[in-house]
Amino acid sequence: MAPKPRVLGIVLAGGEGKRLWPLTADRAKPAVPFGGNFRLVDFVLSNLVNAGYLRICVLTQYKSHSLDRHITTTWRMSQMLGNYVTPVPAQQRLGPRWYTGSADAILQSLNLVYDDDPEYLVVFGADHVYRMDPSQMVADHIASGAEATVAGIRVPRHEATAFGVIDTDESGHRITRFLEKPADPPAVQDDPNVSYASMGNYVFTTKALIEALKQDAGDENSIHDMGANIIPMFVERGTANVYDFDRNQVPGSEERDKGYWRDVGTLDAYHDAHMDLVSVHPIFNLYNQQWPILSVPPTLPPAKFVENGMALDSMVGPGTIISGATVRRSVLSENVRVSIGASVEGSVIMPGVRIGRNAVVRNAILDKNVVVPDGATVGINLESDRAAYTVTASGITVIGKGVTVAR
Ligand code: ADQ
Repeated sequence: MAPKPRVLGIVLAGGEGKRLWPLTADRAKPAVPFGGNFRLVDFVLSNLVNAGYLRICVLTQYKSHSLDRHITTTWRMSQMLGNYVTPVPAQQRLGPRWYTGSADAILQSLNLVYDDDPEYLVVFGADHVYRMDPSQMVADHIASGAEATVAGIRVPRHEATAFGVIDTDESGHRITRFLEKPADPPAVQDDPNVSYASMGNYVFTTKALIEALKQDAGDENSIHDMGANIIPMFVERGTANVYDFDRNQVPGSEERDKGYWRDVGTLDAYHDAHMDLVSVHPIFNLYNQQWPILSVPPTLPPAKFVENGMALDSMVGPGTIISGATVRRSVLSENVRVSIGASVEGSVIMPGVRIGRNAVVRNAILDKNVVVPDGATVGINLESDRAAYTVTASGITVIGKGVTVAR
């Protein structure tokens, strides 16, 4: 058997996530809580670790404290085996500047690449909810002889304006055109309503990426972005391939969640992805233990339901008490209280939230420690919600960390 290739994981986690405001008011987007007891970054890290890639640098920047803390506490690896998941803030090794873009983030962190000396770099984004075995993509990269491989997924063409869009040659493997967030995305050959989008996940042959990053650093017109600058450089050279996400097989995946990938870049997408979790036959199955999404649960007692309190089609975190209240189609994190007569529906409730007696919460996202006083409502009168909070295009009311709702 051939020896396992030496691979270093690089997770791009420096994005600001402006469109997730107010959830990113106080934290980086990859640190935004998701699914009751995860943070967004846990999905990519679980995918890498499940594939056996146990040396990972997470490049952080924007409001990185809670992300750094989460990685260093939750993702501590065995030093003895030389494994690590390490957050890497901008260190200004190349001058007094932050990371100017995702390519500059890797350029400024090359010392870690030199130290590790991997043959291949797996460079993945940190903002997506999905299951993927990256080792299958690495095997594809090695077999094809490409210098850069981009993971591709078919998306509705009208959504493709938010992504890098891929055009291939007839073989369907070699990338002939890569358009970063095009206004008029090209469609795939067999369907005018579908485009082939980049998932923002790449595999590179190390030497080739280092050369490309250095060449890009000297280009005054570059914004030093992986999608806008580096991938097109490999496409021009004719050494960029696409890896079709549809071909990825994850142990324990079922037909319905096979190929599930969500860019939770907007509040509506974030809310929708939670509703995917609580449907009776979940479209994304968090309970697949053959490819677990990893996290360290808090040391709290199990959730408790008293005084006819109930939660239906919902997920409820530890330490949460539902007392004489009804919760439907919702995800409740740890340490939440829902009091007598209250009703919660279609909502995402983060740790420490307090929902008072007879309060009503509908189609809402309540960030950590929000207080909904007795009798108050959220998501009922969208006009008044809009005046005080964020209300999304599809009518989801979002309330930022620690806010006490007016009665
Ligand atoms: P976007 O997500 O819009 O598109 P970007 O904002 O660069 O691109 O984010 C990509 C990843 O890099 C995210 O995980 C983000 O946190 C991180 N990142 C952004 N700026 C960074 C910085 N300065 N330092 C470190 N990390 C940083 C990208 C691709 C598209 C692709 C979509 C898929 O450019 O081609 O289609 O991802 O969602």
